[in-house]
This record gives sequence, C-alpha cells and structure tokens, in this order.
Amino acid sequence: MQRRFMTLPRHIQEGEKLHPEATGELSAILNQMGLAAKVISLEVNKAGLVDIIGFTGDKNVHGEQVKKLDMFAHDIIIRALDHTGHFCVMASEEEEDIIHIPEKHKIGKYVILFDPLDGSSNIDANVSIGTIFSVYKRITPDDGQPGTLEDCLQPGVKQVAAGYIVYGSSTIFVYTAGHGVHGFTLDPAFGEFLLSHENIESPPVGNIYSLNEGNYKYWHPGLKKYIKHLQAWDNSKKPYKARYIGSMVADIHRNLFYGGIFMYPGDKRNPNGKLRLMYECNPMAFIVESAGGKATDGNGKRILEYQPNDLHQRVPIYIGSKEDVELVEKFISEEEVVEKD
Ligand code: AHM
Ligand code: MG
Repeated sequence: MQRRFMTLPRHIQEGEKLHPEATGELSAILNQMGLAAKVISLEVNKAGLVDIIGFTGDKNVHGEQVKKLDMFAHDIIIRALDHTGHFCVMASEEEEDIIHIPEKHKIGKYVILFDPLDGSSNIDANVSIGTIFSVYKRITPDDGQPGTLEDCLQPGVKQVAAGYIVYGSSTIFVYTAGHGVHGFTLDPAFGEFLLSHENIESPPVGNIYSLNEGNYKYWHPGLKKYIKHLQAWDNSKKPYKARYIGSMVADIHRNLFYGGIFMYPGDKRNPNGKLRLMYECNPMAFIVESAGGKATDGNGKRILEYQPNDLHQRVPIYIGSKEDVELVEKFISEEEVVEKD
C-alpha cells in the first residue's frame, strides 16, 4: 500500500535528502521533465485520432523529415524548463544550435540536452517511441550570464542526471541521478508516475541481440562473426533471440530487464553509425552503466569518455549486459578488416 504512493516527485525528494548540500534544483528539473513527459504522453496516445501526425514538410539538422509530434515534444520540453531559473543553456536534437534561455528568465547553473521524441519514424505504426534527456552542471562561471556551446559539449561522465521516457503499452519514466536507476509507470487514471521498478539492475548477460541486420553487408567482419556466433545452436542459451524495434529507447529498455545487447555500429557507409552522442548515446550509456551494464564504441572506448566536438555528432554504440558487450568487443578486436569490394 505504502509503495502505491511512491510518486516520482516524492522519490526524487527522498533521493535529495541523501544529499544535505542539495539545493533542490536537480529535483525540480526532474519533476519538470516528469510534467513534460505527461503532456507528451497524452499527445502520443491520441496521435492516431487527431490531425497531429503527418509531415510538416521541414527537415531537421540531420536532413531527416520532421513530423509534427517531434516538434510538439520539443516545444513542450522547452516550455516546461526555460522559465525555471535552473538552466543556462539547452540543446535539442531537433535544433541545430544551442537554445538560449529567454532574457526575461533567470539564468541558472544547469545544462540540459534532449531528444524530444526518438524513433519517430515509428509513430504512424503505433510502435513505441521515447524521450531522452541528459543534465550537466555548467562549466562556464555561474555568474548569471547565458551558457555557451562549451557548456553543452561535455563528456558523458560529467552528467549529473539522465533519463528516458518510453511511450509504449504504458508510459514509463526511468531516471538516474547517480544513485541507482528507477522506473515509474504513469497511472493514466490519476496522472501520476508511480514507482514500479526500483533499483533496476542490468542482467550481467542476456540472450537477446538487437541491431539493424539489413546493414550486414557493410559491417566489420568481427561483428559479422559475432552475430553468427550468437545464432549458432548450443546446449545453453544459444541461439540468441533477435529483437529490433528500431526505437532505441524501447530496445534498450527491454534489454535492461531481460538482458542482452543493443548495437548501432559504425559500418563501411557510416563509420560513426547513426545515433547521436549527446542526445541518445550519453544519457542511455549513463543509465545502463548505473544499472551495472556497459556501453562502448565497440573498440574498447567507453561512450561516456568521448570528448564531444559537435552538438550533433554520431558515435557507434554497443550497449547492454556487460558480458555481451565485452564479447562483441573481443570478436571485433580479433578480426582483421580485409578490404574487398
Ligand atoms: P531518430 O532520432 O531520427 O528517431 O532516429 C533514431 C532511431 C533510434 O531510435 C533507432 O535505434 C534507430 O534510429 C533506428 O535506425 P535504423 O532505422 O537505421 O535501424
Ligand atoms: Mg533520436
């Protein structure tokens, strides 16, 4: 009974009590993200009913077609956060440059980067999509002046909090502020996120692999060999199950519970893969590592240790259960690339 009333705001507040030095600002930020998530969730749920889906005709900075719901989510997050006085600068996957705090609002000491609606090509088919966010402390002086690009381009190890919201069969808000990973399910009856998954721990090894196999031809030979290895039958847990939704948040969320690995590798055509370091890979890596998993670029480098040089840069990612990530890295490091065609 007690547990039923562990709402997201209460949980955040109780986490804050562990830090006597805390000012409450980080809690307020997480609460506002919870509010934005509820509004976006509502809109996602009625996407098939109202004239909100369909293309706007615009392309985002990556040259992709932008759907209305992406921009809706982008606007909602900005509106939920820009007036709070906690931020000096923000950045969104849907906007090329950094987002300044309007002059009329107080400038604070935090920085937030977000992907308002990831996997949005899935919207029309009613497939799960998600919001991802990442919070840092500013590195320029906290003097009430606006933040800069430098404040946004921090390595993932500097994150003070990160979270994602998956809009699936239910809406789940998962966050870490460095003390475990916790999940909250939105109760649609009274509009609150309730604690449903406390201290999520990534299984050390799984039996699911998740990547776009359509790109097989272009992969590193070590990755090809690894996938064939997972598909080979043995008496234990192989062959692995192939599960690919094509929505990073949903794929990683599933693997976090069941165990397994999600990959978006670099390949011959796209050496840096597809996913963005700042909006997608860093926050998910922080969450998965905080749950005991692992996230690397496949070549032994932690995602969280990348020093970013561009807001929208891409990075190859191998993320999930620790032993699964270590095994794919072993295959990649042992196999030489022989240039044919
Ligand atoms: P988006 O930011 O344009 O929505 O793209 C990111 C999504 C990820 O959620 C997903 O893992 C990936 O793109 C799927 O890409 P692909 O269709 O190449 O497999
Ligand atoms: Mg995205």
